[in-house]
Formats: sequence, C-alpha cells, structure tokens
Amino acid sequence: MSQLKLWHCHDARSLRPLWALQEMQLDYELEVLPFPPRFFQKEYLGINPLGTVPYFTDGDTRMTESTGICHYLAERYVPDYRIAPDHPDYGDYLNWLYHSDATLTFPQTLYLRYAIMEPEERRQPQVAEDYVNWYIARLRLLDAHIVDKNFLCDDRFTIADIAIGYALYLGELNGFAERYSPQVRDYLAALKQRQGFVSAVARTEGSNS
Ligand SMILES: N[C@@H](CCC(=O)N[C@@H](CS)C(=O)NCC(=O)O)C(=O)O
Repeated sequence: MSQLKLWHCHDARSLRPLWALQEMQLDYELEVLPFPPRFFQKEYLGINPLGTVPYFTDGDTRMTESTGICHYLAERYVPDYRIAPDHPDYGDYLNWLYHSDATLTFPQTLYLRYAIMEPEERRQPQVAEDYVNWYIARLRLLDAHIVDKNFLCDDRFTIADIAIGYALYLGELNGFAERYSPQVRDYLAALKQRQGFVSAVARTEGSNS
C-alpha cells in the first residue's frame, strides 16, 4: 500500500497535488471529502485542524499547502517536473510557484466568500467585484510571459504549470475566463487537455463539492 495520502474536495486547491500525482504516476491513496469539510465532515478537523484541503501525508510528513505539496513531490520523487537550483529559470520557477497561490488564487477566494458563500445578508458585492478586478490585473505578469511560450519554464511542463494552471482553471470555473487574454486562454486550454489534468478531475466527477 502506498504511503502517500491526499485529502481532496472536487475542484478545490487540492486539485494541484492530485494533478501532480497523476502526472507523475505515483501510487497514492485519495480521500474525497464534501465541501467545506469543516462543516460537512467535522471529524476531519481531528486530522487537519485547519479544516482545509489539501491535506497530505507521506509517512510522518504532513502538509497543508497545495503548491508546497507539488514542490515536495517533484523534489522528492520525480525531479523531471522541477527546475533545479542551478538552472537559469530557477528564480522564475520559484516565483511562479509562490505567485500561483499568494497572488492569483487568494483574490478569487475573497470573491467566492463575499459573492457566493456567505449568507445573503453578509455578502459584500463591492469587495467581490474589487477582488475580481484585482485578480484580472495581476494576470499581467503571465500575459507578457506566456505570449510566445507553451510552458512557464525551460520550454517543458513543470509543477509551475500545475500551480498557475489551477489558478486559471478556478478563474474559469468562477466565470472570469472571458476577461483572460487570448494567450492565457490558449495556455489554459492546452493544460486542460493533458491526461494528468483530465484524469485528476475525473477522479471526483459527480462528487459533492
Ligand atoms: N493556501 C492553501 C489554502 C487551502 C484552502 O484554503 N483550501 C480551501 C479550498 S480551495 C478550503 O479547504 N476551504 C475550506 C474552508 O476554508 O473551510 C493551499 O494553497 O492549499
């Protein structure tokens, strides 16, 4: 039995490590939870006190950050998906990894919270709209970078594409893709055709999310 285990909700940020596990063809155990687990599966708080997904274990290792888990898997198990520290794209690679969640996913969570998840009386349409605009403005770095490329670093698929690709996919699910530049739309469309992505999404198709 595999010692890698991932807790996941359909289309949540745990899709990043799930996609990485599928691309890397690693053996793992998957636990699928209803969303949000802290509400619908309260005993999950005994496993991950944050109540968030992803949660990942590998023996005694415990992790809660989606991009960090992808980084761990690439470093530890399948280095073909990383950029090595002595490579000229290394700084860029790390920047895309951190940018993926801190800059491109975070504003979307404010939209989700204040436009959709909060009860009607606590919704904040102005906050939601401001953070959608904030997200679209922060895509400028990617717009310029991807215009003549298929992948973010070293002309090949790496976990940086998974990390950024998920943020773009979430934006598409949220209905923002019509505001993407043509090159970002093409980049996302190509990522979504990868077998690793298709099989990761299919693992929880139809589940409560
Ligand atoms: N920075 C973390 C964020 C994890 C996170 O907040 N996940 C969301 C789903 S996308 C979650 O579990 N939310 C449920 C909750 O807040 O109760 C990551 O990238 O993994």
